[in-house]
Amino acid sequence: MLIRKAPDFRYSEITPKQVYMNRRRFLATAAIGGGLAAVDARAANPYSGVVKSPLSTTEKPTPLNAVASYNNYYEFGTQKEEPAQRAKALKTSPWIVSVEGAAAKSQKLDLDSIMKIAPLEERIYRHRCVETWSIVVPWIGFSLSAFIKHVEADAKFVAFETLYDRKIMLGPGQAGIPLPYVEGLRMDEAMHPLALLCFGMYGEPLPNQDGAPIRLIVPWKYGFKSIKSIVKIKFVQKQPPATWNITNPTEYGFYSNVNPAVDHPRWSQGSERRLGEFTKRKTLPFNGYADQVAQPYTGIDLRKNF
Ligand SMILES: Nc1nc2c(c(=O)[nH]1)N[C@H]1C(S)=C(S)[C@@H](COP(=O)(O)O)O[C@H]1N2
Ligand SMILES: [Mo]
Repeated sequence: MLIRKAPDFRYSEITPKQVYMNRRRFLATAAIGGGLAAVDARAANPYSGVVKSPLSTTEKPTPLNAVASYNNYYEFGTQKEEPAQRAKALKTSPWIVSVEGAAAKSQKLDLDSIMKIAPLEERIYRHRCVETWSIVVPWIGFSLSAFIKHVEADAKFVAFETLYDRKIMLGPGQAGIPLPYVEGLRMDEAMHPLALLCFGMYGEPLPNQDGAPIRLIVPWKYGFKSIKSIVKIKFVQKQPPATWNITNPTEYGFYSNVNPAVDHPRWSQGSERRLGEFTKRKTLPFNGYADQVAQPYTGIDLRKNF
């Protein structure tokens, strides 16, 4: 039968939208012809028509083409326009994530089975890069906490690692950071309902340059914590290395909560520019999520622990 589930169904990455839509229609027709009239065309795209999360901001999403053409993904170039071109070389199917360390169900999981762990939701989040640009994106995924519960992890921290394929990616010298790209969260941060394990955006799979096929979105932290194209998730007892923190610890802390009161040594963090807009906005503590996330950090000096 022609109908396939994600992640195999990824024509959107290799063909123009028009062709993609036509193929979807073709598949729907084929299903009816094959006696499966009950199969809705939507079944071909698990990323669209998903539940809208109450955790969404009501702000207007940034246009998709801005979000997908101005990226930080250093493995594919240090200029913002480069990842959209170079990440085309990334093969996102099949995709295996290795779950390691202190989890009862440590194992290799394919993307399909990870995506079935919990119902997909659309979560519209603000996202703030440490370089002072911001975006609002309808991400698609579910809380990282659902994944952590599913694998029955019991640890103090969780460590993440991005794919590293030297054939299609820069070397560390060219990228200016050690590779593979790594990140980490304290377990209570990782368990926070806002922390999102993300597979898509704008009703479609993630574009490669935005971290396909599976990434993290931690909306109250600077963007670099939101690691892309994850191949390893390891549960550990000690604070794991985080790429920008080990590259330049005086400029980038492990926590990296968005904090307009603590300037970057080379620039202010007090304001930001939303992609597609000209006037600057004030940056809010915890990127505007303070009411939801301040609690895990009570008793911690966030100026010292930045
Ligand atoms: N593997 C990997 N993940 C990464 C990065 C990177 O260079 N490599 N850049 C980070 C930074 S600095 C930001 S701001 C966000 C950007 O996400 P976006 O391109 O989807 O907006 O991805 C983060 N995740
Ligand atoms: Mo960033």
